[in-house]
Amino acid sequence: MKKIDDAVLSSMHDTQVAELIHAEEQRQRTGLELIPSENYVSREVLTAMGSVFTNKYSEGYVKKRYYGGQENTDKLEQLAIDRVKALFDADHANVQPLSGAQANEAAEHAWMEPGDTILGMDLSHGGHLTHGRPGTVLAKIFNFVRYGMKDVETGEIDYDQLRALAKEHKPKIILAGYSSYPRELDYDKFAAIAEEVGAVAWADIAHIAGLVAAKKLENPFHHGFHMVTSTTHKTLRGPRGGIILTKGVAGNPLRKPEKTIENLPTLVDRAVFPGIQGGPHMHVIAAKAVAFYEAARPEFAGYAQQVLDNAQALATALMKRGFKLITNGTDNHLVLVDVMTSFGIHGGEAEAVLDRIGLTLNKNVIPDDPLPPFQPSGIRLGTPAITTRGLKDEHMEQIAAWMLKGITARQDEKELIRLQKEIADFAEQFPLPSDS
Ligand code: DSN
Repeated sequence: MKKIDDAVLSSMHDTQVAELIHAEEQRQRTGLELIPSENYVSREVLTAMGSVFTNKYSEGYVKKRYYGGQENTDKLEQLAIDRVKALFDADHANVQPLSGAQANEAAEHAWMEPGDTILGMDLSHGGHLTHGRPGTVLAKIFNFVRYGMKDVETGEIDYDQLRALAKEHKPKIILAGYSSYPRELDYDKFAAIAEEVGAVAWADIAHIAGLVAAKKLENPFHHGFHMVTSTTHKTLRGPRGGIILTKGVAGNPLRKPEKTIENLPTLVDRAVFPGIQGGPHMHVIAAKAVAFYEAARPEFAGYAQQVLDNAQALATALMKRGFKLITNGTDNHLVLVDVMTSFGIHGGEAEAVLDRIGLTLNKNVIPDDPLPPFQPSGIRLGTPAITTRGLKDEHMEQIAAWMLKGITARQDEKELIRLQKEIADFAEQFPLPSDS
């Protein structure tokens, strides 16, 4: 089987880095990647990311830069903007955020002043670090108030609590979004509550962007949302990076506008640059443009549907084997398992033993977890990356069976070695997309 960049790597003088790239490529090839926020990019995305655009400084925006030599970067950034707007039905796009965390940070700074309140999802119920984890810079600047699930058996959000909190705290922003929540949100309810209290409705779709782009999950803009942020490297299958999308048209980013909802796109642009970032990474914007092109292709819709079908099949296969799933299933690409209740082990132990046999996933807190984040009660896994490798519904039984065998045999080194070989033999039948 062809290896990534064999010719390039073997000609590298820096053999230490070349060897590590080889080793990582081998790890990715011989294991099954189940971390729900990871994916495998195409050869074209890799090529764009490794291009000469990395040499260019382009502080500013299209046709409003602080450096010369922008005839190609301007066209490139505009192409990425046009493609992502079409993909998500947005009026305005900022494609410069270096990652999802920076996109969220800029979104918060665009609309809020220090001390302002934002209503976000409880972190142990699925919210993200940038949604106000204590100790982060954002949590020091803004006042985060949290809503959660009404019932962790179904995953239903407590919309009565959300409305009561919104009326009590009068937040500037209501944030719908998550990094470890396996159900769909009712965006209409969020938008209605935001309107009632005069807040901006913001959705962080970092995990599900590819499923939204493929029209398999709801698009928050179709339900009255003002702003959407995302990463580009999860289900969207692009390079590591972020985006901020808004309704409305931007004005001149060089002039400070009034804080009105009409000016939100301009406020967002100014919050990204010069607010929190300097020069954009144009090589990554090139790769984002390629990923947006790929996500608009008909075959991407088939991929997104298979991600969902695989997640359903995986959830069913795990539950059949005694894995206790938070919310008892999934509507999206991820499942959250309470391994403490299921097997009496904490998530760190499960992560380590499964990693040992070539099943990569991550430990994760469960709602109102009594255990600490580094040794939580749960693990989180999902199907975006294995679906890119070509795995289908029928393979999910096998993965669930390996997970059970790995956890059961966690003290049996001989059996773990056998399982690792079995999984590697299986995984190598499915090429990486960058092989072609
Ligand atoms: N670290 C990402 C995840 O794994 O969900 C979120 O930023």
